[in-house]
Amino acid sequence: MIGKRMQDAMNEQIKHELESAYLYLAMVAHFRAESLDGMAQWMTLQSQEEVAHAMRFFNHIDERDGQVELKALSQPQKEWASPLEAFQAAYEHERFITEKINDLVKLASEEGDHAAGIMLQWFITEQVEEEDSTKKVVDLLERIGDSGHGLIMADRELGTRSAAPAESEE
Ligand code: OFO
Repeated sequence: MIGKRMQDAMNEQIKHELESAYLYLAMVAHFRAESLDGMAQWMTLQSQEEVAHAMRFFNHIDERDGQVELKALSQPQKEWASPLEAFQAAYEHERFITEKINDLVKLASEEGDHAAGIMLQWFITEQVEEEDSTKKVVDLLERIGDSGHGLIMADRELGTRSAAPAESEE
């Protein structure tokens, strides 16, 4: 059975992951409105991954006879001044999520909760990938600067992203 402290912290993490999904969905709407369909597609997959992340915590609590509690989500930002600003916000958000995962790992260690510790290992690796993938787009958009042609090419490239195997299997 899961302990109360870990249960509460994981319920909080479900909220963080769903807020990630919500934020990226807001970016989908923004990019579609700007006719940047490739970036919208990239963010659609990102948003879907976040729901799958939330479900990993949801299932973990449930499987250990805990109580899942869904909390209210905060409203995400609606517009960004440029694609670069949006991806910078996504990168900053991923760094925030990494901190939250690290806090959960610390809690698992304090509580001697080995089941949570093992489950959280997947997220440690995932957060390295999440920070890397958003930072790479930030770097690309910084290089492109104000070039309209470069932006069209970047949009096309980002539209080729496919779902991560772990997520598409779920
Ligand atoms: Fe769930 O990894 Fe991004 O936020």
